[in-house]
Order: sequence, then structure tokens, then C-alpha cells
Amino acid sequence: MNVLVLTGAGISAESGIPTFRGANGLWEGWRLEQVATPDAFAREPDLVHRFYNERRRNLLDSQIRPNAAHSALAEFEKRHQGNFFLVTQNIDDLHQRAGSRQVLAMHGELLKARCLDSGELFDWRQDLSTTTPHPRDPSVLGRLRPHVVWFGEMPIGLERILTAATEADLFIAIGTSAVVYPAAGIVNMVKDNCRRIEINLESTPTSDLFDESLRGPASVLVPQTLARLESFGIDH
Ligand code: BV8
Repeated sequence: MNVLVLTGAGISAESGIPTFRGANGLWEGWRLEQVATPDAFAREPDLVHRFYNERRRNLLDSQIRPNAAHSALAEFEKRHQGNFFLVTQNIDDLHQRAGSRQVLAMHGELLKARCLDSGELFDWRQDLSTTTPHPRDPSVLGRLRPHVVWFGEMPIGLERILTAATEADLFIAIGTSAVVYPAAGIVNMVKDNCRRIEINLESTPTSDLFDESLRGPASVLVPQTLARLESFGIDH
């Protein structure tokens, strides 16, 4: 049994990380589509750096930790004999901290910086700015960006996601509003006999494409649903 899971900001909401499209699409007062773009970074790099510095600091706050949904996915992966592939749209590290191993962060990672010139990645937990010295040469300033996929940029690992989708026997989407593509289109890429389950607080534009669309908080429904699936013996 090949299992493919897609998570969105909703799985991290109960860990204290705000979702994007909760309060009228503003993220703490910022319009995501205006700030998370290469054009915004070219025009106002300090503003975009501030947006991500704020989120990186929030993520590193000791109050922020994985919740029961993240842990249930990590436990399921450990027990699952078949293929298990977790694709997240989130740029937080909560899945990794919960112990998930096969994680593809298709929209990048907040705790990584990328060199604008070489593309080299660096683990990064401090603020970034237009005067940040380069780890390879401190005399070079401001040549790092957040390793995050902005609107109009190619998501990471699309080939691997497509392959996993065509091979999946079970696809579970958790905590995503299904408005951002190509992530929201994964449900259309799975084979006809793949079982599709959506877990979300509210209905989404793709809810009708799922065999089961479960309404409720991820911290309750994810452990419950994975336990139910295992009781049907789908842990192999
Ligand atoms: C691409 C990283 C080309 C940044 C993000 C014009 C120009 C260019 C592109 C486009 C265009 N028009 C449309 C597009 C495509 C565009 C797109 O989809 N735009 C949307 C706005 C219409 N997509 C792109 O640009 C993508 N790239 O198209 O490249 C290409 C692609 C393929 C092949 C060839 C070429 C790149 C998109 C990536 C953008 N970066 N993030 C950052 O984080 O700062 S996207 C951003 O929104 C988030 O990262 C997240 O990944 C994404 C989706 O948000 P969700 O995770 O779903 O969160 P949201 O708040 O929306 O919803 C949360 C849900 O959880 C809600 O439903 C809520 O009810 C639920 N919930 C809340 N609490 C709980 C809960 N559920 C359960 N339990 C709870 N407790």
C-alpha cells in the first residue's frame, strides 16, 4: 500500500503558527501574494526579509512545537511497511521535528537560506538582511534569500510528487485550503482507484474530489483516521 500525504498550514495551526487564509487572506497584516514574490524581493528586499525574519523567529519560539497530527504521521510512517511519502506545503520544520523522515517541503524551508549566486543552501536560524555577510566569504554582503518558493517560482520536487501520485493507493490531504497550485492539483493526479481522504476544518474547492472529506481539527482527526486505516490493515 503506497501512501501519499499532502499537508498545508492547517496542520500547524494548533501548534501556534497562523494559517494564511484565515483572517481575510492577510498573514499578520501582509498580503502573501504581494510579499511572497521574486518581484517584491527585487523591489523591496528589506520588507520581504522582515516578513520572513518575523516568521523564522516565531517558528524558533520554544512555545511552537509539533502537535498530535504531526506525531501521528511520524508514527504511522515508522510502522508502515509500504511506501510512505509526506509532501508539505509548509515551510516550518514541525514534521521533521515530530520525527517524519520522508518529507518533501515543496514550497521550501524557513530555516534554510539560499545563495543568490550559487544556489547553495545553508541551515539558517538568524535574521536575513541585505547586509548579511555570506558564510563562504564575509566580505560579500546581502547575497542570501530565504529558501522558500515564491509565487511564480517552480515548486521543489514536482517530478517526485508526480511519480508518488501516480503510484499512490491512498492520498490524504490535511489542513490545506486547496487554492495554491500545483499542490492543489495533486488530487487530480492520483490514479482512479486511489482512495482519497481530505481532513480540514472547512470545505475546499476540491472537497468533492475526495472519497471522504472529514471536517474537524487535524490534531483530533489525523490520529483517529490513521488508527482507523491501520485497523483495516492498511499499514502494509
Ligand atoms: C508555479 C511559500 C509555475 C511562501 C507558498 C500568476 C503568476 C504566477 C503563478 C500563478 C499565477 N496565478 C496562479 C498562479 C499559480 C500560483 C497559485 O496557485 N496562485 C494562487 C494564489 C491562485 N502558484 C504558484 O505560483 C506556484 N508556482 O505555479 O510555478 C509552474 C508550476 C508548475 C509547473 C510549471 C510551472 C508556487 C506556489 C508556492 C507559493 N508559496 N508558500 C511562504 O510560505 O511565504 S504558498 C502558501 O500558500 C503557503 O506556503 C501554502 O503552501 C500555500 C497554501 O496555503 P495552505 O497551506 O492551504 O494554508 P491556508 O491558510 O490557505 O489554508 C489552511 C487550511 O487549513 C484552511 O482550509 C483551514 O480551514 C484549515 N485549517 C485551519 N486550522 C485547521 C485546519 N484544518 C485542520 N485542522 C486545523 N486545526
